[in-house]
Amino acid sequence: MRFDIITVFPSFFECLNEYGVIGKAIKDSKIEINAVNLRDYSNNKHKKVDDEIYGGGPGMLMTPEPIYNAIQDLKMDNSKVVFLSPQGKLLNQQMVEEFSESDHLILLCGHYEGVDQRIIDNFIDYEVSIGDYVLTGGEIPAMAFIDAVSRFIPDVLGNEESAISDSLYDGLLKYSVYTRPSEFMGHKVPEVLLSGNHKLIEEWRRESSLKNTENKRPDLYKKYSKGE
Ligand code: 4HQ
Repeated sequence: MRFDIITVFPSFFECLNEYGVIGKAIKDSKIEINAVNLRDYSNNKHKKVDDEIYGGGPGMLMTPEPIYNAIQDLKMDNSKVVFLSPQGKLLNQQMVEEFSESDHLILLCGHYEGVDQRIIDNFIDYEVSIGDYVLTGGEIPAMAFIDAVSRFIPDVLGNEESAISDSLYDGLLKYSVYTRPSEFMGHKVPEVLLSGNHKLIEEWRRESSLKNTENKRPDLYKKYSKGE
């Protein structure tokens, strides 16, 4: 899978090469990440990529031309163009899995007050939000998106970090987990987990998963119970 990122801060993405699971996925050529500088696509002599908003109001907007140029330059037959924005569809695990089947994703990171609506209406395939809060730019959302999607690409996670046992894989939160010591500050690990009885452990984990979801995320629990 290839990710191209259109941003005014391309160096922001360099850290992905250096850390953990994503760094290794890049080294192993499971994913390829290429951040391009939007300013390189500006025909303006000052490399300007923003302008005032028609109708007035505070702040600046990203102009359509450099973004259009960048998308045209990067786009291939099988590309999907994603704009990270608080107005987008709220990203969830199901969407993440669907995006992980793509060959090529182009991520547009907004800045200032956002981008000209004509770009969103005509040249973007998916508008995606990572949560109902406002950030200063789309770079952190793009990184969160890349991280979550990459976990679902074959061989990116080792088997010790199987995506299948994770929270949200089947719409439920994960069961509670424990490690040594078996007693800590007087608090004991649930007896059954030390029993070696795999059938009972499976049952306990299923219960724990349902309980965690019901207590912490009643919204997910309701959906799950309804079979959605
Ligand atoms: N921003 N989910 C504003 C976000 C955001 C989010 C990105 C800030 C776009 C213009 N993106 N820029 N939440 O807050 O994706």
